[in-house]
Amino acid sequence: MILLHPPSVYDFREKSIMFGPMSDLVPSSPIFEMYPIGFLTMSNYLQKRGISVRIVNLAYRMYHEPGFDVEAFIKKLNASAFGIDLHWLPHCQGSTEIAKIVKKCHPETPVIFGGFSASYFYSELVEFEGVDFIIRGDSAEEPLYRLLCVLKDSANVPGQNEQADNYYYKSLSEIPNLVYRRDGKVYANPIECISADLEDIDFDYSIMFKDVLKYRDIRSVVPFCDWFRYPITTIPVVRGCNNNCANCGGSKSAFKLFGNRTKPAFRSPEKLVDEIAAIRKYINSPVFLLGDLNSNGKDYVMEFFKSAEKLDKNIQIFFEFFTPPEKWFFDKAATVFKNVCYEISPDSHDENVRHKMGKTYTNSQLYESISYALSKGSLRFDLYFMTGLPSQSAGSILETVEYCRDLYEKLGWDSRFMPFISPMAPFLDPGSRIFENPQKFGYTLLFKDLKSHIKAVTNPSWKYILNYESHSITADELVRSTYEAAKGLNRLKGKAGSITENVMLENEQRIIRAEQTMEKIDEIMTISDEKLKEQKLMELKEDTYKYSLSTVCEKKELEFPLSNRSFKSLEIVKTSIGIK
Ligand code: B12
Ligand code: SF4
Repeated sequence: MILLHPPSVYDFREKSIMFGPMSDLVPSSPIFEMYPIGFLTMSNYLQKRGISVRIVNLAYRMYHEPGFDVEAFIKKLNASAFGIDLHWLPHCQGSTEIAKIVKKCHPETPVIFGGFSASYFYSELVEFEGVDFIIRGDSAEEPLYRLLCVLKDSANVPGQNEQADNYYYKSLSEIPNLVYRRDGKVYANPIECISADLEDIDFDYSIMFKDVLKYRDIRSVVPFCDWFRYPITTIPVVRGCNNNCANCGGSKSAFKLFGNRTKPAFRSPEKLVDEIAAIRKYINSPVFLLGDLNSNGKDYVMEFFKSAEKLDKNIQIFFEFFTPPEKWFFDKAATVFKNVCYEISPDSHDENVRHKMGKTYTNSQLYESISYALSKGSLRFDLYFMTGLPSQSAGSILETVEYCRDLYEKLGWDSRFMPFISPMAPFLDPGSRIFENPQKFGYTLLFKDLKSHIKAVTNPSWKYILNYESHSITADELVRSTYEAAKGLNRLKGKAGSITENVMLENEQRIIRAEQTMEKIDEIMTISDEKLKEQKLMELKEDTYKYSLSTVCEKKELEFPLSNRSFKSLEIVKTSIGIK
């Protein structure tokens, strides 16, 4: 099986699109070259059961090698099945274009889609050219394995005779979560495979190194562009979520909608610790725990810390919180780890806006947590804010900067405090409470189906890509105030020494240039001659590319503050050639 990760927009190299700051707060570039971490769990699951899997990060290859010929590359691949992720909705155009190419090059080979957005839009997606199967839900490992077993069996190839056909389709009908077609009719099997404890799921990164040696192709498994310089590794704590943030397509209600999941599955603390230890064998890199340990209760957290005592104390570890934890958490973390960073997303400084997002904690709880964590020696505390939120006006966005100034003031301008802001972009997540009920939250959804999103994602700037209109702010105000607030936070970080003066000045310049580029695009959009419009947009290509990278902040600001990271080459080689 070959798993392909597409860029968000397939022909991004030929287009001029001002993606803006939509990817500034994640490690990826705007083409979202990071593949779902589920690629690793699926690979591990299948390999353990005797099916070889190769991960090919097409997005990364296309981004890094301007001459990389996708079609020629795909033509040379040989697999029993191809898997393509449509996990994040921004990949809607890229994934469906790649499916067409795979089908053109390998008409007989099945193409399987999966991921959150594929699950949500399954009934529309299954009608697309090149899409043979979709596996719905968040637990694709077992259904995928069962599907591949059916496909591998040559006696099963449909179209030989009626008996074989019946057997083949009966086998398909028994695979949970699977969507398939028979004689033009779509069948969607119920989503019954919903992993409850994730005991069979492994985040074994060594599979990447084995792939490198097996296929002599290091570039295809790289998780994101700068990974060699900054090889951060992530380990999810949970599948599903206890919370219901209004904008989130991975919230409790969204999981129910696209994946039939009614409660989250937390991984065992021992397993989390074992996986951190396993990563440390190959890479001396920061580890990011995805999901808040606290949301499974104090006993769970204490179990984690108890197991973690066996880890190297110097490990660089990131914890994220959904609500500000109490003091005991920081006390405990400080005894087990020496190098800890924390992050939380209050979304807005305005408690009313935050409340509408589904978060009930107060600013004073937030401040208590931050100041205590810093007093216990944490290396960083990051705060993530967003723009475009329910009932949030342009004025409120700018007030966030004032709130952060006050916080800095109260924290004695501690440089370890780092606030960030970015827009809710490019899309409101499908399945989120706002997406399902926009009017209630004060939005108009500009489009709802997959085809319209595919069209929108290639629009000339992020202002025209957004799938929503907030009744509290116009798109123009949203763009202006987002960049304005980013400038404000940048200056605060410069003043506190959270970033150097040079970085601050460079950031400010980039933001100004980004604003100018957005204005130029707006002017071009008024041209009625389509050919001239296209030509003018293409003239801006260099700028749209340059000012969609590290605008609201410098990407390196997201990184762990220490720099001792390295690959342990000997261990990697030993694993790759099978010596334990
Ligand atoms: C961790 C996380 C991240 C990490 C990414 C880690 C990674 N490499 O996967 C970071 C922080 C980098 C991130 C970034 C983004 N994220 Co995010 N992320 C999450 C989060 C919190 C957990 C996801 C997770 O760990 N899943 C567990 C792993 C094991 O499973 P998995 O990767 O989902 O894969 C399983 C299935 O999805 C499926 N599957 C996936 N791909 C495929 C392919 C095939 C062929 C098959 C068969 C199955 C399949 O099978 C897998 C195994 O069962 C969710 C929220 C949530 N509660 O789930 C949001 C979420 C997935 N992210 C979301 C978004 C929007 C983004 C961004 C676009 C945000 C932005 N504008 O920058 C970026 C895109 C990054 C990129 N591509 O470069 C939305 C997606 C909504 C949507 N439908 O589009 C979510 C739901 C919520 C949110 N808003 O954050 N994210
Ligand atoms: S944004 Fe909210 S609902 Fe979504 S994964 Fe995070 S805590 Fe859960």
